[in-house]
Amino acid sequence: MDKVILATKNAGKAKEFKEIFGKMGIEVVTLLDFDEEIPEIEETGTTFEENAAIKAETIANQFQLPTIGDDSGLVIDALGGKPGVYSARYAGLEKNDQKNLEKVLKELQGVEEKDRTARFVCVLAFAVPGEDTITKRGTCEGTIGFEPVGTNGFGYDPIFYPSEYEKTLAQLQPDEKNNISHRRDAINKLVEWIKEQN
Ligand code: ITT
Repeated sequence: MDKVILATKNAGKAKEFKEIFGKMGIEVVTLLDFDEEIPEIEETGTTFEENAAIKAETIANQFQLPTIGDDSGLVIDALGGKPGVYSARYAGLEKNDQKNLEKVLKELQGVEEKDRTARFVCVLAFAVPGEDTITKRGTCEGTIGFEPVGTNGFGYDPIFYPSEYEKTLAQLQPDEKNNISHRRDAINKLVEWIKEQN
């Protein structure tokens, strides 16, 4: 595998995939790199696995090429697992990162530090035309802060303190986040699986 399509229009994800796969010598092409407009893929599933497979299979069928789909999100224990699969649109259809994290902070008002445990989940689906799709799940454990801190990364990074650091993911350098992230964990598992097939 020296080149792969990633079925995402999320610029934050695209950057991280290019960084991580780039170091493995694998070129990544995302839906943001195509000249033609790719229709919005409807995420009708109720699990990360289902939605990742929908994304990967839609694009694999369209281009007849092996494709990876990423469905990811933040799972907060005190909110019963929310925002979960609804992370991108938590505060509305416009997918606004700032509004999303403000909604989470508001819902966690009054919840003390020890009860603010959470994890990022990333499920990657690998779809190859004519073959069964497989999925791999990666996680990153941590806690939710009380206010946004840091400007790196994307999404909920400014309010997420990974267990390994006393900083938010948005305060880490790209390489530091990529070493411990849910996306990295899932990519490692997928690459391991692909190697086992050869
Ligand atoms: P695509 O479907 O085009 O890939 P999307 O943003 O709609 O883009 P998801 O449905 O998988 O993708 O939603 C993922 C959301 O979860 C994302 O918008 C962020 O709000 C959050 N998220 C996922 N990974 C994250 C990360 O590494 N850091 C911060 N937030 C993240």
